[in-house]
Amino acid sequence: MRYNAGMHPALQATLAAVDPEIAELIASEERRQRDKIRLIASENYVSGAVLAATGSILTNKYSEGYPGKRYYEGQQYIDQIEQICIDRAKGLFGAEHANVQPYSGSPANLAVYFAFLKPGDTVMGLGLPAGGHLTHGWPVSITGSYFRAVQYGVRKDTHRIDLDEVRELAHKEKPKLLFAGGTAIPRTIDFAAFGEIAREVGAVFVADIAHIAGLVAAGAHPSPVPYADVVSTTTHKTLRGPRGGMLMCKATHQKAIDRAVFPGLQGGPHNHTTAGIAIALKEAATAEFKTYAHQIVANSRALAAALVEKGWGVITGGSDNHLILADMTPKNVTGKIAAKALDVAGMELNYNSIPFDPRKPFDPSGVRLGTASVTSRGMREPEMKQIASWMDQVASAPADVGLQEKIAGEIRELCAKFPAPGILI
Ligand code: DSN
Repeated sequence: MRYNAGMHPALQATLAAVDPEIAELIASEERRQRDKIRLIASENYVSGAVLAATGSILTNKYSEGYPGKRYYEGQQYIDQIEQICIDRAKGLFGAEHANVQPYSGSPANLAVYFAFLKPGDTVMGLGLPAGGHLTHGWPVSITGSYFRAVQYGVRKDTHRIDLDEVRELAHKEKPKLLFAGGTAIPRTIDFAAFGEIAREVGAVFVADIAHIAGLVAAGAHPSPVPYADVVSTTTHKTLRGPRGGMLMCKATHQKAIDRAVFPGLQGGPHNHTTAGIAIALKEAATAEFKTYAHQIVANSRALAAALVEKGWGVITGGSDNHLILADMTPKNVTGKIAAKALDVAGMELNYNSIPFDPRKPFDPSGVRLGTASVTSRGMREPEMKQIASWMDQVASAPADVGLQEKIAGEIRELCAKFPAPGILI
């Protein structure tokens, strides 16, 4: 019998006895996460301690409200857990206030709209095809249909955000909310400049650091906290916590943000998640995590450079953070075909639109990858070179199933030398 690090053996046995089908699927997923090189830029491996908290009895408790002001009794321990989590978030990021209840990034962002905007008000964010997030005003999102959304992009020649364009658009459109951040931005975000633009036009400035929160916490990416009215983040990407969200803000916005999250948008917080976030924040405050976050960036730079050497169309020519976006056109393959072949070969990433992509989002030209998970396993620059070599072999012959199987075997051998946090099998 194999035991998940986050689950007491007796509970593991109970799960297997009550629902062997689900137990076996969880075990299979655990083996998959153990045996593959996981390069999805928004994923990671949480520690055994975080797993233990998220699988704990805290899931049994309802706690609508905030520490000291709840609508249900029995909050003696939950209040302490949430307060510790809040204090750790404030301490780690240097924020004046933290709300740790958002269920994830999209609800966190929606709460910001509810705190500051009325339907029809103007929001400005980076367009999805340029690397933004759905909740920054993209039309198919509630944020693009209930609000008046104006989207900025990236320059055609550099694929980087043009702050002159952002400034000009902001002055013309006068947004009430200005978002910086996104899901496919491989370069440093100039939060100070965004903050200045927001101030010029009287907008609330929201820095969405979902992807880079771990890097920001460790000083591997400049922090938006001094410049942003609100900092929105998920907790499970580079920050390496459980699936969840947080909002940090200036003290002047505390009431508006807290009211918007509860009772505005959500019911009871997920206490097991709050405990997991608290643990992840404690881990992120250590010297080891600082080293880890800087290694994520070093690995991303090394992987990007190796892919450039192999002729991949790396967008912006490299990476400053954990994320690489690559146009597969120079390799004569689409993003989707490459992603599916790489998955069979043991390397998991996602197909992704690139800026000004002539292809459709469901069958785009690019792939997106990140180095947070492989760095959590202790892999470094030499492994990045090896991964780039495997990736290029597969992308150059995406129909060669024999090659994919051979590489998948080699990857299992490499992964065995770099155990993943939280996976003890
Ligand atoms: N789904 C997340 C990502 O992959 O970037 C963003 O919401």
